[in-house]
Amino acid sequence: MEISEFARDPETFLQLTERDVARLSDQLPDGYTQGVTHTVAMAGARASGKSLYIGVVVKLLEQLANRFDQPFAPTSATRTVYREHYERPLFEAMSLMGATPSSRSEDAYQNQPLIFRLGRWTTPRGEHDHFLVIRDVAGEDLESRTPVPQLNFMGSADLIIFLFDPLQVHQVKSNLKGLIPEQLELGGDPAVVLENLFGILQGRRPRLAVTVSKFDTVQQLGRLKDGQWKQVMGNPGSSLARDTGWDYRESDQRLVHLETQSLLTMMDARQLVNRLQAGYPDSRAIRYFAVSSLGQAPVGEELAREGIAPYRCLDPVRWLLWDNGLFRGTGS
Ligand SMILES: Nc1nc2c(ncn2[C@@H]2O[C@H](COP(=O)(O)OP(=O)(O)OP(=O)(O)O)[C@@H](O)[C@H]2O)c(=O)[nH]1
Ligand SMILES: [Mg+2]
Repeated sequence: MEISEFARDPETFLQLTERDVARLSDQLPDGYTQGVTHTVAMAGARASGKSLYIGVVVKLLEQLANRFDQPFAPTSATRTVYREHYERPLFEAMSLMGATPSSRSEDAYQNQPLIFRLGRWTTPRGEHDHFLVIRDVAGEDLESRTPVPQLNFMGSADLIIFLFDPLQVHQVKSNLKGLIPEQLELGGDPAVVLENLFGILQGRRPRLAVTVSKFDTVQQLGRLKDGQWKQVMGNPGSSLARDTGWDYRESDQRLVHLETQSLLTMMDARQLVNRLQAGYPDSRAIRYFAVSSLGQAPVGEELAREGIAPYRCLDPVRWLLWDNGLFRGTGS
């Protein structure tokens, strides 16, 4: 059997081999072995928003593909997992999803990668079927002091989306008191997660999207009466003050990158930024983003009554897909 050099094992993210194909045969969609795989792994502390992000970004990718007259089709196993663990709680029960269990536990649904067909594209690599694989990760595993071998696939990802929870920042949290409902769960220290991530990656440096999640909360800071936050977040000229919709532009992304980086520095996360710079000497492999899956803070266990209004959620994924020649422009 001929296997494309661009096809990856959806579990390990390594080059697909004949043995993998025999092992995974019932999981792989038609054309997968001859296609191009794009592999994405989530990272971040507990409750940083990884699973909600997946729940929302899948819906957005579906709409994006639609605009480009391309299919966005999950495999049947993916459809089942997505429906049960992401779509149903979020879009039907309109409630939050529970913490993702450790990959070592029996009910670790995230051990099953999410596989989607992205359609047929002509890129500099030729004409191929393209596939997207997304793997969710439990914050619990990334915060663990003892290495979790199940996470080794992360080092071979094409893209790691590392979520940074602004509510972890004491100053942000105290400024927001009274402006948004208090969040119930709290995760661990992002600096520990980053160190553990470097441990998992060893020498490898997949593209890293350092992403401030729950950006709706940071935007609330622009409503404060005064202070430095008001100046930054209340500035209507900032790239972070607007969502560009289906449009994805390099020039706009450069601004988002720079503004998010300086925002993180303001949030007392300078050490994190320094560590990232030291750990990622090739600055092309690291980029900063800001997203909100919900668009506004949930109230207790429930979503806000106005529903879900995602903000800039596609940006990190489009960074990868754009560079691979997919979804350029805005579609129809
Ligand atoms: N305000 C706001 N809160 C959010 C947003 N996304 C997630 N949250 C909050 O963060 C909590 C955790 O989100 P999850 O997506 O379950 O977090 P996770 O990173 O998957 O956590 P683990 O599975 O434990 O690793 C949610 O229950 C929400 O309260 C957002 O876009 N805005
Ligand atoms: Mg989760």
